[in-house]
Amino acid sequence: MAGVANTWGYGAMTNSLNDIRHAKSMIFIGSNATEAHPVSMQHILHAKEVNNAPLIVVDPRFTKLAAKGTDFVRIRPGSDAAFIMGLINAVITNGWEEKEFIRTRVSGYEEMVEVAAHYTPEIVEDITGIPASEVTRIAELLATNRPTSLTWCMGGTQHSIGSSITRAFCILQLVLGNMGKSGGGTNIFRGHDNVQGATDMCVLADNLPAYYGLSDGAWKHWCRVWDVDYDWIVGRFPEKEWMNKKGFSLARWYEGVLNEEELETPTPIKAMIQWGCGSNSNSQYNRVVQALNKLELLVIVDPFPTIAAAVTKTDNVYILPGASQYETSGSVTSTSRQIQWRHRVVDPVYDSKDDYQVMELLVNKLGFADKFYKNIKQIPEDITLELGSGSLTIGYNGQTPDRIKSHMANWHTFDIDDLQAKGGPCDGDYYGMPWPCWTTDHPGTPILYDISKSVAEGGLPFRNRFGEERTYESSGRTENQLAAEGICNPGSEVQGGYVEFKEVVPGTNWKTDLSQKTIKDAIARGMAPFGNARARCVVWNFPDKVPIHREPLHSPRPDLIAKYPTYEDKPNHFRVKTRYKSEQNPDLVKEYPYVITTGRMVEHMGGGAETRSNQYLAELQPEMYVEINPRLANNLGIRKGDMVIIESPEGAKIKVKAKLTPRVDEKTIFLPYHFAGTLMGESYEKDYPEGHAPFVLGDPGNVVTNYGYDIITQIQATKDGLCKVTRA
Ligand SMILES: Nc1nc2c(c(=O)[nH]1)N[C@H]1C(S)=C(S)[C@@H](COP(=O)(O)OP(=O)(O)OC[C@H]3O[C@@H](n4cnc5c(=O)[nH]c(N)nc54)[C@H](O)[C@@H]3O)O[C@H]1N2
Ligand SMILES: Nc1nc2c(c(=O)[nH]1)N[C@H]1C(S)=C(S)[C@@H](COP(=O)(O)OP(=O)(O)OC[C@H]3O[C@@H](n4cnc5c(=O)[nH]c(N)nc54)[C@H](O)[C@@H]3O)O[C@H]1N2
Ligand SMILES: [Mo]
Repeated sequence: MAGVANTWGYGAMTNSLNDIRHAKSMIFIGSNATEAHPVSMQHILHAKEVNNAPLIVVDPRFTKLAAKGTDFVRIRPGSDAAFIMGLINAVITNGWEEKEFIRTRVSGYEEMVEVAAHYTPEIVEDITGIPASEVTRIAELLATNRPTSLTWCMGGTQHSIGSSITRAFCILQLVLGNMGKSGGGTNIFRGHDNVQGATDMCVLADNLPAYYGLSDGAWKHWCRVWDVDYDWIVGRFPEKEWMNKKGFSLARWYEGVLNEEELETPTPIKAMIQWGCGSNSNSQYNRVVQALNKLELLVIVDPFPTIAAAVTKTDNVYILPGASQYETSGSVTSTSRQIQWRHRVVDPVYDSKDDYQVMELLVNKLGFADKFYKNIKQIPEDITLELGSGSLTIGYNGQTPDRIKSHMANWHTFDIDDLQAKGGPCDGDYYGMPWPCWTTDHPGTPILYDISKSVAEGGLPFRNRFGEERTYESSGRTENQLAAEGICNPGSEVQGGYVEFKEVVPGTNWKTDLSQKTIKDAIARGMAPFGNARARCVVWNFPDKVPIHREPLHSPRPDLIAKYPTYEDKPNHFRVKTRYKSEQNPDLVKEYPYVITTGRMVEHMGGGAETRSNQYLAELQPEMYVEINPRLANNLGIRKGDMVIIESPEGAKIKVKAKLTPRVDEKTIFLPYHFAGTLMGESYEKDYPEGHAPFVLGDPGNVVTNYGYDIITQIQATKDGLCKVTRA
């Protein structure tokens, strides 16, 4: 259950890892799959070898994935939106767009085309460093090898414009007509084994479970599911208005402790539970350490003490020894939206307790067990049942514990190519019943938005979520948001677009009708409960309605800051002011000339508390390092193995070993972020509980990752910053 307390990426795969086998081309942007998702490689290489599919890798670094690829595109960190808008423009100017798909299933297209037109191959070359001819060549490669499977990971999201970048990826796939098709789709490889599940169940600061928004109606829905009195829930808040406000995001919780001037909330954070959180995963780590030391109470629930326990010098830290995933059981949701049952392998060892037991002790002590466990008699089966009965929005209602366990027991009956069981007790189901799985007879939805199958058989149109009609600000044009006539799943009673289902049971809609009659009614009529609409290219409630490039807050290009400036500062962004314009200083590059980016290695996980405590992994990767291009190293007088100092614009410093490699270019350095336990020569080894220091200690990369957060999600911008590099 690692990752219980955080979900940094967002989105869901429209297809599945297995479905990549059907791709005719693949593009990986900001994905380090050979290190971070090695199991996916069997499907990626299958498409490459068996279908002869080009494998295009877009990354500032020549990764191991790039080494397996057919085409490597080296991109300047933080410039992905310009590249993708450039690909879209190249596709359109050459007439390669999928016209019928766009006419019938896409909205806001004309308004988007106008914005994309700016990104000519030459302009893209200037912003991204990718030669203009390469932009056109890659566009042609995608256009002539359809469908393309597009994958993005953290290299696409952890930027101040991450939400625009990810939207650009989706628009590219719409323009090429690659959505709702086997071998196509947007395939965001998610983080921890259960990050998709954790996001779905809302370990988020701006949603209720299953993406029900922060509203009275949504709270009332969940109160009905939990069978608790709504007024009792209201009474948990100091004032009712706080119920519907976003909380702090994990990226900046420490501002709630340290930064009282810039807070919207009148109540600073005094206590903190870090439940499965590494802490050195937070950027601005020096400030995190300050905040940890100012808390009145810190509780850590983890199989390992984590660095948070060592750096917090106050005596109000409680470490509750959590059990690992092998010592617990329950449902988890994979990156492919598949639900699986995790069976306990051994009972919790020594004094440790699994997360359910820790939660139960806490809830009992706090005195609301009668409400918390009203529907829960058998743990964990009843938890899966309760959350499924309420999570109608994303269709978690059909995956009962019995069905999930049966899928696990009959694994061998599912086809590796299309994930469907061919015979046996699960006949016809898709493995793990990928959500939405609308009813207990539904097979699951292996590919989102696929209108070639009936909804009852796992097909799906685009969701009608944003009204029936829209007038665009930029053009004044009004457009119907529903799918065109004749566009629907086979067997649909309405032959074309339709709105979401409501009032089947008076006073409810498909999301709030707990009897699920509305959902069953829709499926029986061959329709999707959530309507049949167009996918939109214009998001009218975002600051950039169509994705555009904006320079990273800390950019090496003053000329581009002038042309593509960042946003105005944003007050009250997840309860705290967030600096954009006031942080973007064109002179910064003079003193901090190198771009810093960060990421993962296969041997270590997240903050590294687990893997750095494992002898064998420690032996494979025993040291924190920085990747530096040999030319840059020579220019700076740094030799292989020298210790170097990396300094951030805020003056934070780390001391790490130089690893010379042409994998990075001369302007960019790369840090893995898995280390902690030392800082600038000082060791925290003695501050761990006795015998609990990891085998490997090192300076945390997140001490020097820069300030910067996405304008919508507030994900931390750990992939584009500036730094100074000197020999120690
Ligand atoms: N072994 C291992 N596996 C893991 C994890 C782990 O810690 N260890 N963590 C898991 C988690 S939580 C997650 S979220 C996933 C993350 O999986 P990934 O996102 O694939 O992993 P990262 O190494 O963070 O970064 C991805 C790539 O982005 C590139 N990059 C950096 N800046 C940019 C940019 O501006 N543009 C582009 N196009 N690329 C850029 C980096 O060079 C890197 O190769 O991995 C999961 N799997
Ligand atoms: N610079 C930089 N920073 C980053 C990123 C980056 O790319 N660059 N990536 C970000 C991303 S995408 C993520 S997801 C975060 C990850 O950040 P974290 O979630 O902090 O990373 P992990 O080390 O995976 O943390 C999980 C903790 O859970 C504990 N744990 C494992 N199993 C269990 C269990 O069953 N129960 C409990 N209670 N605990 C358990 C582990 O011991 C570990 O201490 O890091 C983010 N930070
Ligand atoms: Mo993640």
